[in-house]
Amino acid sequence: MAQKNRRRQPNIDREHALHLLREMLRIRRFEEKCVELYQASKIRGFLHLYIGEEAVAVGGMQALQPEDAIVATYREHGHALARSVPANVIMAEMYGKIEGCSRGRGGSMHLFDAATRFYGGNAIVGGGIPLAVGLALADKLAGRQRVTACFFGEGAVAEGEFHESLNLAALWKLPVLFCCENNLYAMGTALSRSESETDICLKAAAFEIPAWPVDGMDVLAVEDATRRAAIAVRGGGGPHFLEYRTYRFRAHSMYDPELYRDKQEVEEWKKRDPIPNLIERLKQQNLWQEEEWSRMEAEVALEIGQSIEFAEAGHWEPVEELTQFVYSEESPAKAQSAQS
Ligand SMILES: Cc1ncc(C[n+]2csc(CCOP(=O)(O)OP(=O)(O)O)c2C)c(N)n1
Ligand SMILES: [Mg+2]
Repeated sequence: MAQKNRRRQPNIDREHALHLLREMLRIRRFEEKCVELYQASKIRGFLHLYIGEEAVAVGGMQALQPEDAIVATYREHGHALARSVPANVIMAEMYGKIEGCSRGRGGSMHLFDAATRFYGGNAIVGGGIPLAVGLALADKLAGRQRVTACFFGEGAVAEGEFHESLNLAALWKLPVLFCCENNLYAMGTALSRSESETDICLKAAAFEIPAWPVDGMDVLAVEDATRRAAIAVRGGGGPHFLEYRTYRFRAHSMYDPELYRDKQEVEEWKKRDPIPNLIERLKQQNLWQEEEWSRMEAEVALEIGQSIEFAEAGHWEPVEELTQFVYSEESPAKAQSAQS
């Protein structure tokens, strides 16, 4: 019987798999360093780690094009790194330095980068979803064949704007890809304690949006599913919905005694860690060379070390400039009368 259920493993392209591995390692090591920097008070405010979930952002980004847009949550360091936002400007943002990707005004939860069409970094649960639908609506009205990929946690399905946004996206056939990262918990609340229907794909299906679950611990499965969905969206197929089943290995944020989940459960999920699992797949297909690992670690360490140097050398925004870009110096009405 067990034999019958065993999935056949497709052949892997070695170079591509190493790229995926390296990307996941960059995120893992970047965040581990962030923990140290947080403990040293170099990084302050909130810090939500993505460790354990790397396969979702890395696999997902492979399916997206440079012209596509990304919207993410406050747990978005991995998405920004995988989207090629430079580690330097991410780290400077974590430090709150003016050289950061959001001028140091956003910090960990508000990474933004226009060049890669990375629209945050949104701290409000579900807040990115209507933004994504708006971006997709703009593309549709302008006749552009672009995809907006919106990453959000399963906690967002309890928000009204999740339902309003999915409804409009389906009604207007908008080119948006909903990427739900179901890590089973919203802070300390298990999905089953907040939802009467815990099958998230059914919620999307209620809006007539094609939806399917994906093993979010398997980077290749994530890439494959996201590619299929992105192709459908880009081709005019309207919104699609993916539920990536994943798990965060660390606490919700830096202060969380994790009383809501069993240590045994965490250990079980760690056995599915996407990084060693990909290495194992490579080994099974005789595509792994042990020296690969130390080379990759060294490259990643160098990149992260340089990002810290960059952040350390950065500057604080002068206090007198803090209101710049926040409040308009003049009211729009005043500006208009000055022009006429
Ligand atoms: C509208 C809103 N309500 C409450 C919060 C507080 N809050 C921050 S994170 C979070 C849990 C969200 O969980 P989920 O969407 O599953 O994402 P995860 O943290 O698991 O990645 C909550 C309730 C918030 N930021 N915004
Ligand atoms: Mg969650």
